[in-house]
Amino acid sequence: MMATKSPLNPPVQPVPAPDRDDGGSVVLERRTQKAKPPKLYQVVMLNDDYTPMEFVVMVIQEYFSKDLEAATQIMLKIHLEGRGVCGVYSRDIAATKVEQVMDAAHKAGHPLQCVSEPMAL
Ligand code: TYC
Repeated sequence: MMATKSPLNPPVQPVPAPDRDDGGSVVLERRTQKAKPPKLYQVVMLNDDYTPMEFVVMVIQEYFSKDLEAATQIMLKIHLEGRGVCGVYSRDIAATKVEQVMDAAHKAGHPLQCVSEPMAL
């Protein structure tokens, strides 16, 4: 027997139309398509007893695009607190900054250390 409209057989809800993006293409699985924002990484510089303050200020200006005043404040914070954030970048850019700073320090004969740390989401 055919199931037709009757008080015992209410009509089923219509299936909602699939979501569409701006280009009009059908989004089949929204969950697998949702892009997460890329993780950000802090480039943290560490204090030591030997690297000259002027060198640290110069490195912060050169590789982290800070002016003399901002670079000096960051250097003093590192000197007083042991570490300080010089900038926040994508993973690859942060890794490159660490390489550049360590390379410049090594070539100048200073033990300056710098690390990249993922930021908490
Ligand atoms: N502590 C160093 C000094 O007294 C200066 C310094 C600052 C070194 C910051 C490293 O990341 C650093 N010469």
